[in-house]
Amino acid sequence: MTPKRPKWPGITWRPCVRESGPWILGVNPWVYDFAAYNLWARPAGLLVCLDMLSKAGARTALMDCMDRTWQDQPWPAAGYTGAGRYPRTVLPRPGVLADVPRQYSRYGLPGDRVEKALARLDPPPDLILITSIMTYWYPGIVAAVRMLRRLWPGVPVCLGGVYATLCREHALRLDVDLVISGPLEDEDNWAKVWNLLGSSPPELPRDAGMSLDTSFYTQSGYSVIMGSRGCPFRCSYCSGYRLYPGFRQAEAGLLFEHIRREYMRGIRDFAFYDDALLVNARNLLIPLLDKIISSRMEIRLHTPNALHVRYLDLEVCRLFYRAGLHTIRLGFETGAFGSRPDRKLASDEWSQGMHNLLQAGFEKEQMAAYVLFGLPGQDNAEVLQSIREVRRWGIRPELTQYSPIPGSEMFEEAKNYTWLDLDDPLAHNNSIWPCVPGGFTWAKRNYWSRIAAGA
Ligand code: B12
Repeated sequence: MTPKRPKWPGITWRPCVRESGPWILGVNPWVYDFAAYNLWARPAGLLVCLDMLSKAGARTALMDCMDRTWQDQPWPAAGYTGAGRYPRTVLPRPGVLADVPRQYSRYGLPGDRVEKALARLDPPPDLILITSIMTYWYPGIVAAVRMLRRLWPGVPVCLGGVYATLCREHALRLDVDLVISGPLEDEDNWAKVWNLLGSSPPELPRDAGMSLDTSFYTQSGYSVIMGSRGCPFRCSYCSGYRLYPGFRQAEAGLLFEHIRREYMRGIRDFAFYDDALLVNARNLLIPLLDKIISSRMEIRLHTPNALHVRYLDLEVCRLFYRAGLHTIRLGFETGAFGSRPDRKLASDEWSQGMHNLLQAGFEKEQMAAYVLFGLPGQDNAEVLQSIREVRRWGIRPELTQYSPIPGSEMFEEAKNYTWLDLDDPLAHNNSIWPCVPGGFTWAKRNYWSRIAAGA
């Protein structure tokens, strides 16, 4: 029987090329955390999956618990670039986090409204895909699965994403039918998902893994761009290579088409999600920026995931300037240049990159440099030195608290510097300062904020 086109207000339906494919609901669950700020967030992994599945013949829909979704849904006003706060509900802290002196909250849409909207689905989906982003956000998945089981006890639920990949053993304990670790476009994973639907796997679409379906966001002020997957670096604090071994870049022309489509529906702000956007710039970034410049589209580009400063030569900086780079976040990480955990930035490269950005015309106010804070055994003097070096250029240092991530080289070392049991993903939360002696306190936080502000 051909499924009817489901009618329910607020959830976007993406028309599919075929009329008879299975119909699949994607769910981006709530965030449970001590802090959450929307830096152009989108569940990119899930959007990539839905893109592949719909190109392979499925009908797809999305419930994003972190998106405003309904016109009449109260939501904190976003800034002019689309970044902003989320609504939140304060919750009791879970056991292992009971002593953390911060409020713990659920961020995103009200649970009852989400449940009521989903309950109107007719017919129910054939399959539900839940994504996971930060490992320590898993309570949001537990809450979403409980709701979905209440609604449709018989519909198979498949979990994938960062948490499902890095904490597989933990994820297997949740009440889901299938846990997928790694990219959906891996042939084994692709087959497992279609088998759960009772079908044999169709061929993967040509751009599988590189294209994301952002058309679900009908009233969005911003969009995301993913020019590459993976990262050629092996930083000891990062789990990137576990999530995506290898490095693959999109075709500049296809990426430009994505931006142009979004532009045509009124979107002006675009955030890059790449880990290594500037690597092989001749292959992707330079042709992409050239195309944006020639098109005369007036857009703002944002790099919340940080740029590798050593690749910021004058040509790239000038093209970025003309194409509309607006929010510049730089990976400074640590001023102890000789013993850096990433070994990817030397002191003269940092100075050269800064010179090039300024010479290209960027304002210092547009920039901030991420300084790693709370690394296992990190000396305060090193953080102070980093802050001083960044401030010497008149730009803002932004302290990024370390999160111990399973699968990273530094994870084992982190275990020796924390009072927490890192087998529980809740303990990976960067907001609790898991490897700082004594953990997070407001006094320490205020001290470091003052230092970072130059007091
Ligand atoms: C973009 C990004 C961000 C963005 C926002 C992301 C968001 N949506 O909220 C910004 C810049 C804001 C950010 C911030 C931070 N981030 Co970040 N971020 C990333 C990054 C680079 C890309 C994520 C992504 O979208 N990838 C692209 C998609 C396509 O890949 P994917 O999600 O893995 O999806 C594939 C598969 O997993 C699978 N899949 C996904 N979902 C599903 C679902 C189903 C059902 C199936 C079958 C398959 C499946 O198929 C997909 C397609 O192949 C990752 C690193 C990485 N390379 O993944 C880090 C990463 C997720 N971040 C990380 C960290 C540490 C942070 C920060 C804590 C940094 C800091 N110290 O401040 C902050 C925390 C922010 C917060 N508290 O809100 C860590 C994870 C930490 C953890 N414990 O989980 C990562 C892994 C990087 C690392 N260092 O190892 N981040």
